[in-house]
This record gives sequence, structure tokens and C-alpha cells, in this order.
Amino acid sequence: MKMILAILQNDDEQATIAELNKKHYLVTKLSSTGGFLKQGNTSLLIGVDDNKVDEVCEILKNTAGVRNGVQCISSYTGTDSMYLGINTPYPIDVQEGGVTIFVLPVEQCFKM
Ligand code: 2BA
Repeated sequence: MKMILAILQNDDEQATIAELNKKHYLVTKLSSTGGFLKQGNTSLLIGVDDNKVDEVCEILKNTAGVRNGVQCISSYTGTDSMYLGINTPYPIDVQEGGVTIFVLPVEQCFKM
């Protein structure tokens, strides 16, 4: 048996848990904070048989992995009407998501 510890962005939490539950994987969600950026993230604990590790990692990659996205930003954020004409938001390419996965050996698991 293995314990999969996955650290992902909060935005990807719901879709990831829903997909894991749909495939009948049990998940424990922990609210966590990154030590470097000090921003909230989500840690998931998923206990699985050894032969299920690849499938879970694939789900994590698909629902929470790094992907390309588009964000609209505005160059001017003030309220001065003189500059309103240049306040049109424009799209930029950004990287979204990202998941860090640890696969840990489990000695024993009891439910009593
Ligand atoms: P990632 O490497 O994708 O890590 C995202 C979050 O996953 C981390 O949040 C941390 O909560 C967890 N994590 C990643 N690797 C881990 C590990 N080996 N052990 C335990 N937890 C781990 P943050 O610590 O806030 O880091 C956010 C992002 O900042 C990292 O993204 C990385 O791109 C960058 N980063 C982290 N530490 C750095 C450092 N010392 N120097 C430069 N960049 C750093």
C-alpha cells in the first residue's frame, strides 16, 4: 500500500477531489500553507493499493497539473478619466495549476 501526498492549488481542489471520488478513491483534505510564498494551498492524502498509484497520479496531473491559461490584465488601475481610454484589459499567457506529489510506503493500515 502507498500513501499519496499531493500538494495543489486551492483553485484545483474541488475538481480534483470530485474526480478522485468518482473513481472511488478515498481522500483526506488538509488546508495547508506554502512555506515559501506563504499562500494557502491544499494537501490531499490518498491511501491506495500499489497498482493504483499510476492512475491516481494521472488524475492529479489532469485536474491539477501545470497548464497554459490566459489572464486579462489592465495597464492602468487608477480612476483618472484622462487615462480611461488606455484602461482596456488585454490578455496575457500565464501558467496555471501545478501539483507536487510524494508517494510514501505504508507499513500497515487499520480501520477499527
Ligand atoms: P512548487 O515547487 O510547485 O511548490 C508548490 C508548493 O508545494 C510549495 O509552496 C509547498 O507548499 C509544496 N512543496 C513543494 N515542494 C515541496 C517539498 N519538497 N516539500 C514539502 N512541500 C513542498 P511554496 O513553498 O509556497 O512554494 C511555491 C513555489 O515557489 C514553488 O512551487 C517554487 O516554484 C517556488 N519556491 C519554493 N521554494 C523556493 C526557494 N527556496 N527558492 C526559489 N523558489 C522557491
